Amino acid sequence: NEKIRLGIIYGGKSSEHEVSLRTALSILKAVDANRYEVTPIYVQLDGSWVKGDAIAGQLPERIDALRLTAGHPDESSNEVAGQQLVPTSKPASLFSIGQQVDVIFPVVHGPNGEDGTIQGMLELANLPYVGAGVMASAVGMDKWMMKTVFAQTGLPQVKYVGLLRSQWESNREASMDRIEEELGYPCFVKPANMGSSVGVNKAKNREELASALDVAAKFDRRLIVEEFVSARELEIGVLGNEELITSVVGEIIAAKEFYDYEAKYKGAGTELAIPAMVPDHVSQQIADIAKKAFQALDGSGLSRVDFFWDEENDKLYINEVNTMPGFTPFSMYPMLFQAAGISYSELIDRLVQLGIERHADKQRNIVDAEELE
Ligand code: G1L
Repeated sequence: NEKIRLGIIYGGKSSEHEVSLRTALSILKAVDANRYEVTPIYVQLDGSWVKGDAIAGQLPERIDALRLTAGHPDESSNEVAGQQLVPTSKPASLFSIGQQVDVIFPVVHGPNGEDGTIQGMLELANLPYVGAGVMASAVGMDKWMMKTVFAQTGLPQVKYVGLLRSQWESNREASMDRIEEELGYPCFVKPANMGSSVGVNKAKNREELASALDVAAKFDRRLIVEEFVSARELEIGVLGNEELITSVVGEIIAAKEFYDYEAKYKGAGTELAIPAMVPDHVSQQIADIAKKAFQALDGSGLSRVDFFWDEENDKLYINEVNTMPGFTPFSMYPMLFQAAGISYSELIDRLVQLGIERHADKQRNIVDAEELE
C-alpha cells in the first residue's frame, strides 16, 4: 500500500500570503502520515518557487518553518527560528515537481490575484490537483462573469449593473444616471475581480456613488454595482465532482454596517452561527441553488456558496461561489462540514481523492480525432 505523494503549493505573490501559510500548516498537521507523504512547495512573496524535501518525522509547529529559502547544499540555510525543517530546499519548477508528487493541493492565488493561473500551470504539467479547474476558478474570482452565469442559469440574484472603468471615466454623469435608474440607493460598488472586500463601498447618494466608483476603479478595470438588500448572510459548502453533497447552512452575523474587509479578515464584530437558525425550506432551497451554481460554473472538488436571505419577504438571492474558501479548521467551509459529520482530515482525504478522480476522468478525453482510427 503505497503512500499518496501530496504536494502543497502555498504562500504566493498575494495579499493572502500569511493566510495561505496558516492554511498549509493546518493541512500538513491534519493529514495522516501513514497514508500521505507531503512535500512543501513554497511560493515566496516575490514569486519564486522553492521546493522542500518531503516532510518526515517531526511536524513543524509554526508557520515560520514553512517560509523556505533556496538552500545551498553545504549550509543549513533553512534554519528558521531555530527550527531546521527542510535540509535541502531547491529553486523549483513545476515540471520537475511533477515527477515527485501524485497530486497537488494548491493553497495559493494566481500571481496577480486573478485565479485560474495556478490551475492553468497544473493543467500544462498534466498533474492532478485539488479543487476547481481553470474556468471555474477564473469565473469564481470575477463577480461580473459569475453574475452573467447565474443569470443565464436562472438563479435568483440581486439587481446589478456592470460598468467598465473606461465607461465610468469617459461618461461619469450618464453612468450614474443608469445606476440610479436601474438600482437606486443605497447600492454597493465593487471591483469585479477581487477575492475579498477591498475597494467595496456602500453609496447612499450620487456624491457617495461617484467616490465609491472612483475607489473601485483603482482596483479593477471592471466594476459592479449592486442593489442593496437588507438580508441575512447565509453560506453552504458543496463537496464533490459529479455527485455533490452539501453541508449544513451557516450564518455570518456582522455587527458592522456590512461585512467589510475588517470584519472579514480580523474577525472584528462577526459571529458565526452553525447551523444557521433558518426554516427548513430555506436551507433546502439553499442546498438546491448551491448545487446548481456549482454545476453552472463547472466546479470540481469544493465551493462555498454565499447567499442573502431577506427574511421579511422570504426571498433568497445567491451572492457568490467561492472556489477557494478559507480553509483552516476554523474557517466557515470546514466548520460547515464538521457540523455535517465530516472532519477536517476526512475533508482533505475526500478532496485529494476527488482531485485524482477528476484528473483521471479528463485523461479519458481524446485529444486528437485521429486517435479514433
Ligand atoms: F485546493 C482547494 F481545495 F481547492 C483550495 C485551495 C485554496 C481550497 C481553499 C483554498 N483557500 C485558499 O487558498 C486561501 C483562502 C487560504 C487563500 Cl490563500
